[in-house]
Amino acid sequence: ALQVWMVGENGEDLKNPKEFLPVSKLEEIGVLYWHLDPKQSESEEELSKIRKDRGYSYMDLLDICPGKLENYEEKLKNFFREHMHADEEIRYCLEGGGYFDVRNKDDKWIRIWIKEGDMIVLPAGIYHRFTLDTANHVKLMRLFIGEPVWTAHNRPQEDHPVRQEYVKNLTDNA
Ligand code: KMT
Ligand code: NI
Repeated sequence: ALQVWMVGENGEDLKNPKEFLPVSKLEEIGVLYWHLDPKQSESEEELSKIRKDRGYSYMDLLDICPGKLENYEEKLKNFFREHMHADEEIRYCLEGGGYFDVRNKDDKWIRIWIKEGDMIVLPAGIYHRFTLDTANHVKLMRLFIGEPVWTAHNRPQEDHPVRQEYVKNLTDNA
């Protein structure tokens, strides 16, 4: 199962040993999760179904590891800067792993350890960041509804209408 736990501002573990949180902690903040098996052909159908149901027409692949990605250092630095997007962020892990940190309702970081087969959707307006795990490699499928817009809006964005909508939904569902 997906491993989810709290980390500090710099991504450091707060408890030793780690205390894992239930995946319901992600549902509460609008994060969606599926597990597929990229090596099994049945998963292709499951992926097609998710793409069709949610309108994920666009797809590309991103290989993140030192040497393979242009401006690797710069990109990783930006990925780990707290930001939001005006659209969902949809990522399917094909190889390797990494950490997606998302802010919970108390504005604390929840770390999601994504590994092969994990697919997550971060809702539009959620503050998040990303970093590699110790294996230093991840191959991600990026999905998007229509023409992709990857613009990252760094925190603070409290005046952004998409952020305001996200916050409103959080409190309405509380
Ligand atoms: C982004 O917007 O691309 C991120 O948050 C980084 C995760 S996917 C490399
Ligand atoms: Ni992002």
